[in-house]
Amino acid sequence: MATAAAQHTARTPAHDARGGAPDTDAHQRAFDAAIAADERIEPRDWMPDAYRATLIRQIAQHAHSEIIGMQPEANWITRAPSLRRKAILMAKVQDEAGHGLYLYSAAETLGVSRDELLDKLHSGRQKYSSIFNYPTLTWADVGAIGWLVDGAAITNQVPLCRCSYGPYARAMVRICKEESFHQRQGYELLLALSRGTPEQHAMAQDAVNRWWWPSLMMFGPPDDESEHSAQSMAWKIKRHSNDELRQRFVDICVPQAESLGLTLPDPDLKWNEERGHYDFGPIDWDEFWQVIKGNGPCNEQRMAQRRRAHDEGAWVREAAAAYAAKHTHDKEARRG
Ligand code: BYC
Repeated sequence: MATAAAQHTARTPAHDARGGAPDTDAHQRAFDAAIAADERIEPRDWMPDAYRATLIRQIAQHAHSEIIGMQPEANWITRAPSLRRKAILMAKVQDEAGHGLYLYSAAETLGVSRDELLDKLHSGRQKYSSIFNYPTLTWADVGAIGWLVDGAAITNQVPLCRCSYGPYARAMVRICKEESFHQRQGYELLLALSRGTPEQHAMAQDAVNRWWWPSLMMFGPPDDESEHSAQSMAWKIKRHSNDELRQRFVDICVPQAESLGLTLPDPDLKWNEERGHYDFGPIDWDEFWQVIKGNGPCNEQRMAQRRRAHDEGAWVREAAAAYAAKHTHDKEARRG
């Protein structure tokens, strides 16, 4: 792989041979060669406008999902059944806020501001993951989210560590490590319930029944309806298609469900010797598109809570900005 300095020169030929206007064809060729060679694109490299726009769309929606995703689980912090469970859950919810911060920072390297992105979320112009529009009805839902939702997130996000855009790929490395702890805490919580009283076992089963299908929808529409997949895969932003990752997730979950002593709510789930994968039943895509359009069980509640939190946090942002300005002013005064 070329050094950062060499890459920068190759990909940012400022002028053509006659010293005229920037040569976009040369830029495009350098960009295509970098993608073909599996090199990383960095913020100061030239990139096609559509590549930049796709990254902003995906990273922003990913960031929004992380911070909206804090809500369903935060709902249980005050009612966690023990101090240990409460401490774990608080740490997990805080991690999600941190993931949002890494991702907004990665998006900002592409020339957008965090304010702009939050405005798009609050006005409904950018999406967040469908999964967070479902309610957390019982304590077992905290376990089901950890096991299934974080499990689906890891399956989707590990390949993003090899995404062609450097800042996104690097943010994903740390996020995946934390998601792995989240997934294990969910599994361990469900295992405790599954091995508990008959009522606890039933509560765990009910949570898995409700979260299974929405978790499969997290991977996005089927490949033949996925508007962006082909281009994003050609640019090596996405490394696998939505259906490939969904299948990988199903194959991982079936033996884990067996170890948990819980069943997955799909009568068509069956090992297919020929394919070397589990077959599974049809997904209700009408439900998916309805949730995305804003008609899921909790869309309104989630957005109202997000806007309220943003408004109530205005004084914190103002205080932080005033403190930063004072700090800069004092530093300059000391320099004389
Ligand atoms: N929900 O062409 P497609 C977490 C949209 S947070 C909503 O396949 P693409 C966690 C899609 O955006 C995990 N919308 O799109 C946090 C597009 O609409 P736009 C979040 C969806 O981008 C807290 C349209 O449908 N993970 O783990 O090629 C607590 C057509 O789709 C969904 C990420 O964000 C959906 N499920 O592929 C616990 C991962 N699926 O943008 C846990 C990063 C699709 O044209 N993102 N859409 O308006 C990705 O990997 C890809 O963006 C996706 C979609 C696979 C999600």
